[in-house]
Amino acid sequence: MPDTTDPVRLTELVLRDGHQSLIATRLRTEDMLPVCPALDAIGYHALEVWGGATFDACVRFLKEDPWERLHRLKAALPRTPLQMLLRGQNLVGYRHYADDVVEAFVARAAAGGIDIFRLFDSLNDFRNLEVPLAAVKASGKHAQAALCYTVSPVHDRASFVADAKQLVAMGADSIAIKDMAGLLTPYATYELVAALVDALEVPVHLHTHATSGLAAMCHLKAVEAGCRHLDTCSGAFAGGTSHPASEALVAALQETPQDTGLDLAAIRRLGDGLREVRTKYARFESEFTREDIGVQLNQIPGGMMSNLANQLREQNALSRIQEVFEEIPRVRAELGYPPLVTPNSQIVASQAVMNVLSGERYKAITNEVKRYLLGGYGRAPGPVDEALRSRAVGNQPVAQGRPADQLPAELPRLREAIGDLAEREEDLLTFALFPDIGRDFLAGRREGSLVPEPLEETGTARRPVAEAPPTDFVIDVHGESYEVQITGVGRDVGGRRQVYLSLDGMPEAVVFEPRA
Ligand code: 3PY
Ligand code: ZN
Repeated sequence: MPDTTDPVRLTELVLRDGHQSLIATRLRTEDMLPVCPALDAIGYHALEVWGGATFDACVRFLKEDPWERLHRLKAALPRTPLQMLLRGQNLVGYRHYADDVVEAFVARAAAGGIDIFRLFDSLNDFRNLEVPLAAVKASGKHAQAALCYTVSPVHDRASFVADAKQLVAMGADSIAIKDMAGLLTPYATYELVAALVDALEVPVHLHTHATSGLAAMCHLKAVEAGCRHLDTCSGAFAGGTSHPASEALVAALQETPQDTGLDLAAIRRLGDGLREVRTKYARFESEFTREDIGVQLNQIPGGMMSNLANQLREQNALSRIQEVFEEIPRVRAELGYPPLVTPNSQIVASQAVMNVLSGERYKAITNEVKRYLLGGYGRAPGPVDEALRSRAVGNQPVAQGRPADQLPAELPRLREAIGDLAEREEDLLTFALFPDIGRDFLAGRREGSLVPEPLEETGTARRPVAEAPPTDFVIDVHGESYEVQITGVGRDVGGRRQVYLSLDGMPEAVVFEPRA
């Protein structure tokens, strides 16, 4: 019998990064809740369920209260620790928020059910993690600090090890290698993990994306190098720009000393249910979420690629995407090699698009690039192009300190501005993070006029709820009654459509063929 006393522990990502990576973060709470009992029974180390882009997507597209989602998930997942991805001082938004907003956000997220906060700063400027990390510790929760992995002339194994040591000295309870683009190769993984495991007293987690097709090999090499915490995703939402499948990893390690001890058949059943759910979101599938070794050449993460494709399509310029792909590494080098992760990925991509479409590099310079060059996001990893800096911001002084030191407290002013539309502290935070869409959301909720973005692009689903046929009813079949809710209508395929129902809370799909 193999010794299985040194198991690998899995963090399951399907309710956050999995759908964020493959269906533009559109998975609705109503489709999460039915699988929660099965997810909670598996015995994962943690379930990542919140943060990243999910907060924005809830408010902007799904018209769901993200706090309500957290509370419902916590109730449905009582056994497994819940994890969120927190973008450091940017929280779950795209700019630095004042310290009072950061502290209040972390406190409410902890009270709402987050047990493990995975924190990162997009520049690996850890001054930006001081306040969020202290807030996590003050809430008594686990602070996992992530290194944004990238490849550049100014990043190497020694720099990542030094960064990790700094994070542990700041109080991090564990360290994650966050390879958001899928840039790791198996042997680079081995070297980095071995160095981190050797240098640190705290657990080392590996988070990587399957974008290039190398991630499962990286996982295995990480295990060989001593990593015992891997992030995986249910097979229903695995592969491509998402993550290696949980099922495959469990099978790979069975009957070895690193056996996860998880029930493969149960994980597979779970995936089968989620596969059915995924078909409902066909509209959000993208050709840019497939596996592509190109990321090893251009370093562009999958999420960034699909956003770029949408942006260019809207401007009727999709045919120029290859030029933009080639421009991105140039802009990134000029900005001192920021890792391409939120918000840097958006900052670099928008400037690259402008450089290509305007026909002249830096003919116009975005405000975000100017703010970046003025030190508004923190310290760039490498030297920035000084000619570009003076072209963009002249001789304005470059801030040297922690960016949030320049930000006065925001909550008192916001509290006054939102008035009684904020019924709870959480509402105030929604408004603080996204003032425009947050206010619209809170006002819509008060009026009962919130309409989720439709699952199909055209047609009746766009009608406001007030005009739409009722979608909640009770049916009686042979004396048994069922509560039915229509949760979505799929695309027209040859005159037939899938209609998605919730039948006493369980997701069902039926094919609907309108009569001629
Ligand atoms: C996010 O910030 O949403 C990410 O997933 C970064 O990789
Ligand atoms: Zn990720």
